[in-house]
This record gives sequence, structure tokens and C-alpha cells, in this order.
Amino acid sequence: MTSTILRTDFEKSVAAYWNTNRDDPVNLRLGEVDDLYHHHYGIGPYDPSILDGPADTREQRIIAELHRLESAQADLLLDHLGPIGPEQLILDGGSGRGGTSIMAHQRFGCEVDGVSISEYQVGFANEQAARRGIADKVRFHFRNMLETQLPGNTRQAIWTNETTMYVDLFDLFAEFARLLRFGGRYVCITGCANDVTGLRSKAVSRINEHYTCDIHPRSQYFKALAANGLVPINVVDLTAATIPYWELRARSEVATGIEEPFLTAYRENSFHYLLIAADRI
Ligand code: GPP
Ligand code: MG
Repeated sequence: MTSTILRTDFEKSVAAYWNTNRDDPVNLRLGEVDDLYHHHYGIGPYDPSILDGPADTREQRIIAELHRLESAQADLLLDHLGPIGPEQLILDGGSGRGGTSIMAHQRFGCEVDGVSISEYQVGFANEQAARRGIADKVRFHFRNMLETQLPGNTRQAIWTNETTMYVDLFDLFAEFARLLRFGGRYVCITGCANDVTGLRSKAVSRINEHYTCDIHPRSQYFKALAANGLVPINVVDLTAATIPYWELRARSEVATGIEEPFLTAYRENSFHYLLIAADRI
């Protein structure tokens, strides 16, 4: 029988990547700082003084700083969700190890659902919620964000934090349009290719290869939003704000090798780090 969660060979290979990628110090060591485990990048300047001081604790200071910048990114995303009451429902599309969902619950006090096609990540994130005593409020499901099986017209807000490069945007936004209430907000942070510089650059192709993903051109986001009744209210180019994170990460022991392609892609202008907020009409 075909799984309704993993429907294609591509989705199976993405799930396999995240299910087997369990020994990832670049995410685990940062998460251990305060038990918020992220799968996204950071924004804002780093404090250069962390590179001074005792050499034996330097790496520890870099890890803490990278984590601070990743949490700042999640905070910025949540700032754009608009006012959320404790009685409202919100959804994290591609919830990873749960960091952004837990921060959202802490901020708004509301119930949060997260969906991921990685059973391992769903288990990890649910354990985090249980350890914090909020498992009744923050729930992670082994489900496909293209077909969440959640009731329609129920969500005040939905976000995707660097997960849209795994899916067809028209399919995704059709599902989000179904789930959002009228006036509900969708916020996306993503890396996207620059239509102005032409088709995908070598550096962007290397990022795709590294994560088994398929980075979309910027234009595709706006076409797919418009086709699904999602009207942009804010578009923020975060490219300049994310470069310091990558520069600092490149100097860390947890660097994975993908730092140079990101820095090249951003600096040559073939790739942008974008926040898009849109309202459901
Ligand atoms: C995940 O972050 C990154 C992605 C899901 C895809 C690529 C994102 C783009 C903006 C192109 P991670 O925290 O798991 O990555 P890493 O292990 O490198 O820190
Ligand atoms: Mg990471």
C-alpha cells in the first residue's frame, strides 16, 4: 500500500536524510545551549569579542553565539505572525526538532501543531515538549505538510522555517489556504534563487545537493501565493543579515562544509534569504 505520508520517491529520500542525520553537532551542540533545537540559520551581527578571551573556551562561545543568532531568526519569524491569542491554533510546516514551535507556544500560550515527514524528528520534538510539560499544547505529527489531515479553516497562523525547498509551492499553499481562517497569516523564511541573475548558480546547486532539496526561484513564491488567495503584506530581504552567521559558522569546529557555498551564493547575488508574510483572503 502506498503511504499517504511519504507519497513519492523524492519524499522518501528526504525523509531518509532527516531520519538518518542524527549525529549532527552543528544542530545538537547548539540545541544543548538551552534545549531549543533548531533546523534553520541565524540572523544579525555576532559579537566579535567572543573570538577573544581564553582559547580553550572559544568554541563554546562560538556555539552559544550561533545559537543566539538562530533563536533571533525564529523570534523575527514569530514577530511577523501578528497577534495570536491563547485560544487560537497555529501550525509549523516542517517542524524539525521543534525549536520554533516551542518558542511560539512560549510567546503566545496557544496550541501548536507541527508536521514533519521525518519520524525521528517528530519523536525528538515530542520528547522535547514532554520534558517541558507542554505535550498537551505542542504536538508534533508524522504527516506531510502537503496533506496535513488537519481540519480546514482552523488556523490563525502557519509558518514554514526553511522547509519550502522540499515541496511544490502550489501544492503547499493550496493546503495552507485550506487550513487558514480568513485573515489568517502565513509566514515563510526561505532561501530562494534570484530570477534576475538567471537560472540556478553552481553554489545554489551545491546547496541543493547537500540537503537533497530543490531551491525555488523567488518569482515562484509570489506566483504560488497569488494563485492561492495569499496576499503578501511584508517581504524582508534578510540576505545581509544572515551573512555574519555564515562567517562565524565557517570559523567553528561544527562547520559542515556548506558554509562556503552559502557565502558565495549570497555574495554573488544568485541567492537570497527572504521572509515573506501573507494574509489569507
Ligand atoms: C536545515 O537547516 C536547512 C534546510 C532544511 C534546507 C536548506 C535551507 C535553505 C535556506 C536553502 P539545518 O539546521 O538542519 O542545517 P545544518 O545542519 O547545515 O545546520
Ligand atoms: Mg543547523
